[in-house]
Amino acid sequence: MAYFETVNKISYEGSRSTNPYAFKSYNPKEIIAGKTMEEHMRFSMAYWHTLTAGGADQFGAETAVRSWNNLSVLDKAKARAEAAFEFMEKMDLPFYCFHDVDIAPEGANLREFYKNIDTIVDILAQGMKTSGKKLLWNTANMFTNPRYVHGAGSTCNADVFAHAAAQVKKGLDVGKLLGSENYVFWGGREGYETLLNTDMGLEQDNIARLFHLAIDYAKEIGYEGQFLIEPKPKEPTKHQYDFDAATTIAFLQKYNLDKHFKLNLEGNHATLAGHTFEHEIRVARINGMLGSLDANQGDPLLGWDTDEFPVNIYDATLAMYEVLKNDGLGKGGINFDSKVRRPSFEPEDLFLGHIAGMDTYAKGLKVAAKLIEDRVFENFIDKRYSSFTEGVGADIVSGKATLASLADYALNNENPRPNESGRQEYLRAVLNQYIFAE
Ligand code: XUL
Ligand code: CO
Repeated sequence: MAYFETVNKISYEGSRSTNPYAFKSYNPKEIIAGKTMEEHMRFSMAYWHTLTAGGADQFGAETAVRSWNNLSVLDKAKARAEAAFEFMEKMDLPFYCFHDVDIAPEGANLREFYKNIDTIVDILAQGMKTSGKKLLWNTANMFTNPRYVHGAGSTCNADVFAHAAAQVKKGLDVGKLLGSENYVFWGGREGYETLLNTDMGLEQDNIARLFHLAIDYAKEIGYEGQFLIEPKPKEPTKHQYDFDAATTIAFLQKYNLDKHFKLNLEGNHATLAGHTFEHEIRVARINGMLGSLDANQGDPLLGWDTDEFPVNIYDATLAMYEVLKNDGLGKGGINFDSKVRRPSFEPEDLFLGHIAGMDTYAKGLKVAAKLIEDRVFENFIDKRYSSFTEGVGADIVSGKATLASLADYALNNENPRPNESGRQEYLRAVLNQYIFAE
C-alpha cells in the first residue's frame, strides 16, 4: 500500500533543476574525496518527527495530514512502520532511528509495551530485509511518560530507575535483533529544576550506573552497536547534566565510560549551549569522541529547540569540514532530528524538508572537501603556529623546557609580541568564495 502516493522517488537532477522533488546537490554515487556521497553522509530518517509526530505544539493540536490518522492505536503503529520504508525508499535514505515509544504504543503496562514492541519490530525486520534499509540507532524514550518527571537514571525513585533499566534492556534486545549500529542515550530529564531538592552526586553516580549496566548487558547478549550519548544543556529540564560535548566527555572519563561511548551531537543542542555546531564537533573530534550527528538548526530569533531542517550552507560546510577531518563518522551517520513546521502539514512537506536538508549537507560536503584539498585553513594554521616547531617552541612541545629555562629565555627576550595578524576577515571571505564557487 502506498502511504505517500503523490511523490515519486527523488533523484539527482543537478543545481539548475527547477523540480522541487529532485536533489540539486546530493548525488549519492558521486565520489567526493575518495568516497561516494552516500558513504560519507549515511543519512538517516528520524522516525519520531517523520512518522510519529502530528505537529502539536504547546498551544495547539495536531495539524499533520497523514493517511493513517483515523486508524486505531496499534493499526496506526503498523501503518507507520510500513510507511517508514516507503518514505526511506523514495527519499533514498539508507538509515533510520527511533525511540521505543515512536514505533509502538506503551499499552497499559510494561508487559504490554514489550508485546507491542515485538509486534512492530517484526514488521520493521521484514521491511529491513526486503528494502536493505538499516537502523542507525535506537534509544529508549525516558522523558515523555509522567513516571520520568524526576528523571530516569537520575530519578529519586528506585522503582522508576528499575523501569528505565527495563526499557534500556528491551532497547538493546531490539537493537541486537535489528542490528542497530548505535544505541543512544539522550538525557532529556537527566538534570534538575532546583538544587534545593537535588542530590547531584547521587544522581550522576546513578546515571553512570545505568550506563554500566547497559554496557554489561550488551556484552552479555553480544550486542555490537556503539554507545552514544547526546549532549543538550536544557529543555525540557532547566539544567541537563550532559550540557555540551566537553561536559559530557568529562563525565564519561570520570566514570570510566569513555572507552565505551562516543557522542551524538546535534546542531540545535550546540546553539542552546551557546556554541556553534562546529565547535561541538571539534571538541569531540580532538578527543576521539565523535560518534554521530543529529542534523538540524535552530532559529536565531527564538531561544528554544526548534529542530528545523538544516538549510544553512555555511554551518553545514563547517560541520562537514570537521567530519572529513575526523576521517568520517565510522558507525555513525547524519540523522535528521528535524521536523517540518506546524503549518507545513501536508505529507509532501516531509519530502521537501528532507530534500532541503540533504542538499544542504551535500553542498557542505563538497565545499569542505575542496577547502581541505586546497589546504586553505591548514596552511594558514601551520604557519600561525610555526613558532612551536623550532627553538623554544619545539622545547615546550617536546617537554624539554622547564619553568626556569623558559624564565631565562624570556629574560633575554623582552616584550615579545606576535607579529602575525589573525586575518579573520580574510579567512571568512575565502570561505564565502569557496561556498559560492563550488
Ligand atoms: C531531543 C533530541 C532527541 C534525541 C534522542 O532534543 O534530540 O530526540 O535525539 O532522544
Ligand atoms: Co537529537
